[in-house]
Amino acid sequence: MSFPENFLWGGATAANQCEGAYQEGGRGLANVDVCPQGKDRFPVATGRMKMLRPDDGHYYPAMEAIDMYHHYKEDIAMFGEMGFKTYRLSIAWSRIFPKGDETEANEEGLRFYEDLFRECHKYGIEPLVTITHFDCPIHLIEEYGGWKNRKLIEFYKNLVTVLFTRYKGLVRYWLTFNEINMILHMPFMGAGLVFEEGEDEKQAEYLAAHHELVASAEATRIAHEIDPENKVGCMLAAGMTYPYTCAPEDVWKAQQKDRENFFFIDVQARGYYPSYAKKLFERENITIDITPEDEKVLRENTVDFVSFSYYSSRCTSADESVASTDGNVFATVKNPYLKASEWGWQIDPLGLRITLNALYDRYQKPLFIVENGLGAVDTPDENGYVEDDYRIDYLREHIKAMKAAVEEDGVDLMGYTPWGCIDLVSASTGEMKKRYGFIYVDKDNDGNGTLKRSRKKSFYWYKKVIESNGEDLE
Ligand code: BGP
Repeated sequence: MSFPENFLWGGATAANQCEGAYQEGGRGLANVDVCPQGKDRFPVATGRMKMLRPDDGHYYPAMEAIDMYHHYKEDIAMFGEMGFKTYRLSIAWSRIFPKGDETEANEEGLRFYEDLFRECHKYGIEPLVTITHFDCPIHLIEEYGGWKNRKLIEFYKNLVTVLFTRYKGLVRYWLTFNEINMILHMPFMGAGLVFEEGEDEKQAEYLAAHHELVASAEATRIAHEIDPENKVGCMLAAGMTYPYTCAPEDVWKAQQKDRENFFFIDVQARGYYPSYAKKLFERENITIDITPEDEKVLRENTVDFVSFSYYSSRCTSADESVASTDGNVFATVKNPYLKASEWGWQIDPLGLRITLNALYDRYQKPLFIVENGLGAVDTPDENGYVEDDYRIDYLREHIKAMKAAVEEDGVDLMGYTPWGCIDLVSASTGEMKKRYGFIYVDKDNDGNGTLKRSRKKSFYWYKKVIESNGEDLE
């Protein structure tokens, strides 16, 4: 058997992409609620277009999403039917602290997640909880400027203290920030940043990054203090960067690109700022007040494991005229050896093995693949059944690559939670039609549909995969 017996098979979602009910249960408004679908989504998500309240001219898909807030029992029952050992979900910060800076938590929000975790345990499903998956209460953005303000560390500490205390014994696996490197690519989503005209964006992003990194280390410390059984991980939007050619300039550029991402995990997994980052700050006049207390907390509270999302490898060239394509938010050079999804994301299963090895070599910590999958258009029959062989093929090849990394390369891998195990709103585009799920949800891009859930072909396939602990992939 190649996967350990306790391997955590499951699936992943995020609150803002599935819960909906954005005004129920005392929940406060968050940045993720005001990211519209359509051409303004990217300007808003990157902090270049200020939108802190919804307006009539836009459609905001997170407000209802797939209404998991009211369907979670049914959804978790279906995860249980597939045999999930774990379910990765995120907490909506503004359900727990509607404004973010209160001292008293919102009991209704706390109860919602408590019930949800208990529901998971009914089926032997271990929750894997992302504390923040792109969300930040709007009040913290309006009043404090989001994560570029040091005060956010304190508010985050309050949040995690409440979570670790309340859910002690119910949750053991935690991730501090989803795709922490997204701060550099979607700063409004990643850190609640909205830029003023002429503002030094890099300065603001790295300052916000420092605060998130310290907050993450504080969370790790508090998690271990409250319950030594807690395991805390960091989370990277991963995918190695290949040089377009063997020209040393291309290889050098690929290394630089990878460091942009590794930077975050270097701090979270090793406990200190890498020297190349310090040089970058000097060169670019980025000033960050890193206090001796910050250094201490970073050094003493490295993560227990490294988790990551993997959709594709990346590619780069020193020659700017080489054609690019879309990737997971990061534009990348088109790799002529790879096919791509309908959204232009290149498909590279061997790239997953390469990424697993690179991360394991670099950090020597257990790894966890907490996102992977194919966003595709599905055409259901009248019963909502989808013959999604394309999705099965994608996942099969990635599981094979993962298996080779474990079996042949000796990578220590804790689990696998494919993204969007139930169809949900796309983070990058806000669409419903970019589907990842094993479970189809009847809802379209304009918000129409019954929200009815149905099993796709991949549902039955994945059930077998889990049952056989990854041996039966046919
Ligand atoms: C990651 C995010 C997810 C998710 C996924 C797929 O970046 O962590 O929230 O949505 O990518 O991306 P998309 O939804 O844009 O297809």
